[in-house]
Parts: sequence; structure tokens; C-alpha cells
Amino acid sequence: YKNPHYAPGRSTMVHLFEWKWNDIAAECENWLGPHGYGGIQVSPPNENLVIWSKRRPWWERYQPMSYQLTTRSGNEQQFASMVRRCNNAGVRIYVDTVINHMTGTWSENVGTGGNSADFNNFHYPAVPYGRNDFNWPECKIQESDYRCCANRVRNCQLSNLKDLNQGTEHVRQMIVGFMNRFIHMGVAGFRIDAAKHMWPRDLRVIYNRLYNLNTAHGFPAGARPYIFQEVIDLGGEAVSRDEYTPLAAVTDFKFGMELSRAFGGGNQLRYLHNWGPQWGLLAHSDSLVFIDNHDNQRSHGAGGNILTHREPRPYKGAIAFMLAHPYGEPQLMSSFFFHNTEAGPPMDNSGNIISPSFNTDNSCGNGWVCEHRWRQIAQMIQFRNVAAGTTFNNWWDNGSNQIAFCRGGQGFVAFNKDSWDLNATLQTCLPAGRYCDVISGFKRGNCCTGKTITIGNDGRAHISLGANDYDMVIAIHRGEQS
Ligand code: QV4
Ligand code: CA
Repeated sequence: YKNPHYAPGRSTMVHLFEWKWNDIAAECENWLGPHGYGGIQVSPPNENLVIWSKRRPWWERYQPMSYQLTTRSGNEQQFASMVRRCNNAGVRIYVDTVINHMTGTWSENVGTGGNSADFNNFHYPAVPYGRNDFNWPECKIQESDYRCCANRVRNCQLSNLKDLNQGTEHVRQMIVGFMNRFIHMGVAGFRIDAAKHMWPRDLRVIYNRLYNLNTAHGFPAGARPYIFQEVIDLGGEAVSRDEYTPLAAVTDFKFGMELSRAFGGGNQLRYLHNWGPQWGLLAHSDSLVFIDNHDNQRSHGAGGNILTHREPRPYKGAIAFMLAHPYGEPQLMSSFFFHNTEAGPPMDNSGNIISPSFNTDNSCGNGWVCEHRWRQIAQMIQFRNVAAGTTFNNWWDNGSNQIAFCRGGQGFVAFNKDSWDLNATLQTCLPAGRYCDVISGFKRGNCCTGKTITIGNDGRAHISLGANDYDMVIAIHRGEQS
């Protein structure tokens, strides 16, 4: 369950938060496929409660009404067609799976598929679920429970959402059936929402009943779905990430917290020389890593001082480090602009999501940030693909915030977060030649629109990276030699 099964030569998934299925299909063909992306995490595809009283917040999608595949992102047929088109473009789909709970205790009770529920009687006819499928008696998770009481974290309600009992056979069957439908349609795996709030022994039963990935969509025979479990573990809690790593991969929230501290200014870059498990991060093969996610970019979930698109310079630095460094299975966030933390995606007066538009410089309009289209980010995807499987070597630092490292004869990066220029001749691991910096520009024909870096026969190169340069990174790789 720890192999994302990316198509050959690809890596890195992007969370296209609140995108519509038809738009994702086109994005696979027009941008993600051609730029070497490996996959996409999509928003929960199953019916959720419609919450007009809060102006259709983004978080209504985490309140399941049924397992029918009708949401603001589209219907089942559109979902299936997206998976097909994306797989054809070499891009895998991973489903955000909300199976810990069902919606409840809201004044409204109609879902995006037109179904409703009788919350007081725990009756969700469109699944169907009834009273015996939920943990009883009802209790509500308190902040203090996270420190003391694993059983309350698992059996009580997260934000008053009706807590399913995954120990019962009927619930297991409904969940397995729900997930297997996606595998049949050709998805490559799942994000398990709120995994911390479910018992590992129950999850194990569910995972083991999943189909192998669909060979008709290009997966090898016998391939198991990639599963990454959302467990926020910054230490000191009753539930530990170590209970989940024996099952499948786990989201590592320390990763983005520490890189945000380093690139945001709270810590020096030179300390990153031993980045990885020595920093308290998960073992490489267990970890799904990212700088920000849909929760902490708006102070939900783990919160904290996380870098996001709102601070583009250090954010691009942190992302370049994540993508250049071999540690972890990286995920990018692709956002919409928001002024308050509840606001949903760009929508019209009827609540329909408005598609992104695309500008001539490849950026997005209509309220979408599209970090995955930023040149400095998209070109680092190529860097990671070219450097895949190589070693981490030739670390250099100046004793504070200027650092550089090389990737096994394939790529080289340098960063400058100091308030003075970086001007140094550094040892790289690349063959002699002229390389085009993929951060400051791109290669067009034989010409480089950004900085050109020349590596001598001794593998050394003069690197200059001004303190006031537009970006704090230089990155070169074998795929962009001139
Ligand atoms: C409120 C009150 C309750 C009250 C209730 C009803 O808090 O005390 O009982 O009204 O009157 C929303 C609202 C929340 C509301 C709740 C129930 O924000 O105010 O309760 O709905 O109606 C997202 C949002 C939540 C949102 C939820 C469901 O972040 O705010 O709750 O969706 O719509 C922990 C977990 C971790 C979790 C993280 C946020 O360990 O698993 O918190 N992260 C995941 C998702 C996240 C999602 C959920 C889990 C729930 O990434 O996006 O929560 O599916 O760290
Ligand atoms: Ca639970």
C-alpha cells in the first residue's frame, strides 16, 4: 500500500482542491501530463451535505450524506471519464476518502445528490446506514482527549459528525464496496481522511478487502492501491503515527512545519544537511510529504506557521527543496484564493463551481491560484523526475543560509536565504557543459531565457544568487542542458 504506482518517469502528486472532474481531465491532458506530474488527489467524490447557511463552505465536502458520486465537482460518469483521460495522459488519481463519519446535527439536511438523512435516528437511507452502524452512546471529542484517551479519539465524534463503527460488518462492507468502485474505475489509491479517528485493526480489514488496481488502466497485475492515511502527529498524543505505518503510508505534518520554519526565517538552512528521519520525520517509504495542505493553509487541522502561496518567495524555496531532495513522496497543494477560512471555491449564485481560466503566461484566473502551474514549481517536477533514484551528495553551506547539493550526476540546486549575495565556485556532480537554470527561466530552442550556468571539466561551477533576486533558488539538471 506504499507504492503510488506512478507511470514510468513520473513523480509527485498535486491536490487539485475543489476542482471539477471535467476540468481535471483537461488539466491532465494540457498541463499535468506534459509536465511530468505523477498524480492528483481529488476532493471527496461522494454526496455531501449542502450547507447554504454558511454560503457553501469548502468543508461541507467532509460531511458525507451517501456514497453516491454526485458533488459540485461532477457526477459518476464525469468522474469515470476523468480517470480514463488522466490515466491515458500518464497521470494517476487518488481519492480523498471520508469514511470515519457521516454528516449530522446541521439545520439543513439535503445532500448534493438530493438525498437526505434523519440525523436523530442515525438514518442515512441512501447508503443505507442505521443506528447500529454508529458508535454509541454518543460522545464528542474534546481537545484534552487527544492527549489522554485514544479510545475517545476513535469512538467519539469529530466536530459532532456522526461516528461510524468500522468494527461492524455492515459498515465494513459499505466502505469496501465504495472504495472498490473507484478501483474498478481505474484510480490508483486513496487518502484516508481522519485515519487517526479509526482503529488500525479495522482499517487493516478494510484495506485487505480492496481489489488489486485495474490492469485495464495500465497497472501491473497484482498491484495494491496506494494508501496515505491522514494522521496529524506532532508528538505527545495518545494516538501515534507508528500505529498506522505498519498498514500503509502516513501524512507527515512535521515535514511542512520544519521546512516552513527554515524557509520562512525561523531556522537556518544549513541545518537541513541531514534532512529526513533524523529530524523526527517518518521513514522515507512511509511518508507522504507536503508544505501546506487544505487544512493548515487556512489554520484548520494542525495549523501553525505554514508557508503558502500567500508568501510566494519562501514558499517556492521550500517547494524547490522538497522536490530536489530525495526524501519522501511529495504532494503539492493547488488552491483557490480566499479571504476567510470558511469560504468555498469560486462559485456562481446557484453554488456552481466556476472553472479556472488560463492566461497566456500559463497562470490561472477566475479565483484559482494553480500553484502547480507556477513556472518555478512545474519545472522542479521535471528536476525530480530526472534525478529519480540518484543519491544525495556534495552538500555545501556557508554556515548560515546559503546551501547547495547535488543529485547523483543528474541535478544540482543552490539556495540563498541570507541577506547578502551568494557568489561562490562550488563542486557539483554534473558533467561539464552549459545548463539552463529552471527557476529563473526555461529553455527555448537552443536559448535559455534565464540564467545559464557553466560547469567546468572539474565539475565546478560559479554560482551567483543575489539576495534580492526574484527567487532564492537556482536549479539545473541534465534534461535542460544547452
Ligand atoms: C460545529 C461545532 C461543533 C458543533 C457543530 C454542530 O464545532 O461543536 O457540534 O458545529 O452545531 C465543520 C465546522 C465545525 C462544525 C462541524 C460539524 O467547521 O465548526 O462543528 O463542521 O458540522 C473539515 C473542517 C472542519 C469541518 C469538517 C466537516 O476542517 O472544520 O467541521 O470538515 O465539515 C483534526 C483531525 C483531522 C482533521 C482536522 C481538521 O484529527 O482528521 O482536525 N482533518 C480532516 C480533513 C478536514 C476535515 C475532517 C478531517 C473531517 O482534512 O478537512 O474537517 O472530515 O486534527
Ligand atoms: Ca471514529
